[in-house]
Amino acid sequence: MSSVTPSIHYLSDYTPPVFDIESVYLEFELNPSHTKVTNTMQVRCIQSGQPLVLDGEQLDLKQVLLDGEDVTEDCLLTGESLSLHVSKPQFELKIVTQIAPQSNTSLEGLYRTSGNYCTQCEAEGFRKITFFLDRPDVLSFFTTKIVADKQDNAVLLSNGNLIETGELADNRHYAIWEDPYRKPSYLFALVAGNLKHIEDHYITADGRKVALRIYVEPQNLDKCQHAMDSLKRSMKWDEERFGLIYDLDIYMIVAVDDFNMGAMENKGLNVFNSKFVLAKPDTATDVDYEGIEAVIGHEYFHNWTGNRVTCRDWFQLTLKEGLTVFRDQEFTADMLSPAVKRIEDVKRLRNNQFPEDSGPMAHPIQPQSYIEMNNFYTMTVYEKGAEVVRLYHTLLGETGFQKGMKLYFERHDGQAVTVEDFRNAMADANQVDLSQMHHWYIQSGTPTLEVKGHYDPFAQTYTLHCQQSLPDQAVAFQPLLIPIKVGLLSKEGKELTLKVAESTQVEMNTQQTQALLWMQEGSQSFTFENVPEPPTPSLLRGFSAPVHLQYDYADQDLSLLSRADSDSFVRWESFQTLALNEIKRNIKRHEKDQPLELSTALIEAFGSVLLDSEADPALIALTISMPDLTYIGEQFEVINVDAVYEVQRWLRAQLALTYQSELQEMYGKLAGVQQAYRYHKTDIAQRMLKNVCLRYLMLLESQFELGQQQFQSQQNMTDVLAALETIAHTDHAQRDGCLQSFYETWQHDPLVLDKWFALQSGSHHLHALEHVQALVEHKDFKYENPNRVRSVLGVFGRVNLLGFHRADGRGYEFLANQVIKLDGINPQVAARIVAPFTHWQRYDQQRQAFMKSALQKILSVDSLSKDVYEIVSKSLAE
Ligand code: B3K
Ligand code: ZN
Repeated sequence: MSSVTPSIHYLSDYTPPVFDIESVYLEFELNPSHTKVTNTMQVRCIQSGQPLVLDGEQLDLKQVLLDGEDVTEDCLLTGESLSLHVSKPQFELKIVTQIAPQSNTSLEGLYRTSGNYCTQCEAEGFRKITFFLDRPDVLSFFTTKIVADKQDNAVLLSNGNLIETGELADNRHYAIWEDPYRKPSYLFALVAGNLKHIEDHYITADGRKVALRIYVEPQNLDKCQHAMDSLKRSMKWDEERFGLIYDLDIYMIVAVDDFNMGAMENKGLNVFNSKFVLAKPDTATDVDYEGIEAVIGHEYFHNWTGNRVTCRDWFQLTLKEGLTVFRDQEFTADMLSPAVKRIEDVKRLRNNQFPEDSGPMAHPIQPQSYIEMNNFYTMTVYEKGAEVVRLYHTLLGETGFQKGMKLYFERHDGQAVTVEDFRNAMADANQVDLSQMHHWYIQSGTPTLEVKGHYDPFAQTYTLHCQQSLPDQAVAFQPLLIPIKVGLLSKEGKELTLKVAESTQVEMNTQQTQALLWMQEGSQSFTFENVPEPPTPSLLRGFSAPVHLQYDYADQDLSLLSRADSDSFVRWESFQTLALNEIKRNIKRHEKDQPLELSTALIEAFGSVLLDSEADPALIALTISMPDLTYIGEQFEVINVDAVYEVQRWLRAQLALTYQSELQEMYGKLAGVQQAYRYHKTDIAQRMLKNVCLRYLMLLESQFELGQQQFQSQQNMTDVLAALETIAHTDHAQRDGCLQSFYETWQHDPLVLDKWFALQSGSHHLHALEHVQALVEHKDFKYENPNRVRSVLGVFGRVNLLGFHRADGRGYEFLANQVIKLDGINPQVAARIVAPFTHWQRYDQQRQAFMKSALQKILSVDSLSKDVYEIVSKSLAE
């Protein structure tokens, strides 16, 4: 790191802007190495006496004109800003700068991708395009003129409506776009190049026709239909469920190969990572299809939750992201299966957000400070943020929640607001005090909810004693408002009718079998009356709050719940806990060199789930899959890498052996029903269960041919990839041949090739590290392409427990060198790749030492980016 330590931004330092940019006219004369940007702003002074300070980075300043007068010499430039003293109440400021899109490998600001131009401005990338008040609470009317060479840039796009096009000398042409809505600079977008598009339209609920276009590189035109269908479904769903209608005459999506994240909700012109647009049955898996529908929905939903109502400052990011993730989760649930979606989201949260919340980068959903804002687009802000929005929904119900949303838009349309504004709208619309919800926003860490049940046979009452706590906090713990959804089961698994004392704050479902408890104190008890027998409590139904639930269930309680509870989340969760307990017991045996054991309780529970002919195949698939390695690891203070891996694998292999014929039969039955690929929940569920059966069977040497056959039959990418993945985990003689044939078939398609790279990086093969070292030397590996980097380096660090955490420390050494190399090219991506190192405290002494020295090596690099510096220095400071 260079001698200057980067500065820290604090929420508590927020001050409103002292100037307003009412409108801006941007003119771009595009050229790969010297693009000229002429930025003409109509500025109004809000509070006099202070200089105008515009943000700007890596800009070559040419000229500044104040109401037509050259003031270039009067400007003070720092490398991060341009300041000027202006004493007029209102003025025009014209700034001419030059930038070089082709050498911009950070993919922030204006850059080149596959010979086209594109932009990414959120959070603070607009300042790499021109000098501006680059903050979300400055809302301006944008008009954009794009001038470019015609041959290379047939398409010229920006936000809003196209108002003029024309021809120019030297084979150039231009287009002018005007956005009728005021917006902050982070929502600005420009795209130019030789793209092709598919077109459709949507008739809004208020009868307007909206043109819908998806722009892609010409060879991808046949892979856009699913994205278009998803967009139309999103528009309809937002009208029906939230009453929100699209507000421009055109909605454009552009897919690019080089993109730092999934997609960007720029007003009227979304830019997408091609991974979340392009799909055909033979190139994309069910997971890809679902991801496309979800991300298309997410960006579309931002038009109201993010664009029409935006954030006051970046500390409010969860205002738009938590809310929009909640909305996209509900969308997917409504399109596919609510039960499956909920379980998938909980798994995602536990596997990715819980570790973040217990590591050195832990932060509340409303961070209180940051060095580099891009580091705070996290699982916590997004996914835990969505869980917190879900709490409002659980507490208020769908009707109450929608009332709150309505009031939120009535009050704040066209404004840049805070998380408090959202909470106040929810509270005021429902006339309920929600002030305690604030505590979810300012405290980090996953809360623990400890529950104990007590049955009184004389009084026939059953009491739940609940206690909440948080890991160490900088400030004194402030109790959270936790909604706990519960039911009580009889010995036979019947739901008991619930009755509580008058004064208790609970809401019952109509059948009186489920109660929603409002837990508001640090410790609180809830008593149920007229309970005829000691019940088994079904707790936290639907995962009604993002907490660690601790309840001392006996294995037979878990078996009962997993078989008989009415809540699909609790059924899944109970089986997972049963399996987790078994894994924990065996990890202890492994550590003592004792033989591993598989209990009859787990064997029987597995069988009864697998063979339940009434159940949704997707829920069977999710249930019988063992807890993921990362989640198992999370249960321990010190993660015993080898034991975690070996025990999980051993248990799965034992279950495969025990149920071999049933798994084979199920596999055969499901393989028989499959016809042409359909993106439909029934088919997805069948493929899911079929491939879970395959994964179990492939743990048995004798079954290798099954995987090979499925791979060779080339039905659709879901099945091909599932098969190839199981093959890649083995050391079978056919392994390399299968991988090679996949490569030869798909080397022309970057998104499919990413899968080929990822399979090898995540493989449990003994030589995974050597394979990954070879992959970064492969002719198709490119440090400049984030998808490729994530497929190899991201997957290796995050997923490859054995390879990354090799006992000799060579996995760490390799990844640290890669991070250093990448940091010089793309800091945002490098900061993501370094993340697995931050959990170094969780491993044994020797691994800790290796990981720490890898981090120190990274930190010692000259001119390290702010992005990587923040993550590495914070994790070493622990
Ligand atoms: N808002 C963008 C994310 C921007 C990330 C900036 N580093 C995508 C989304 O959440 O919809
Ligand atoms: Zn978003």
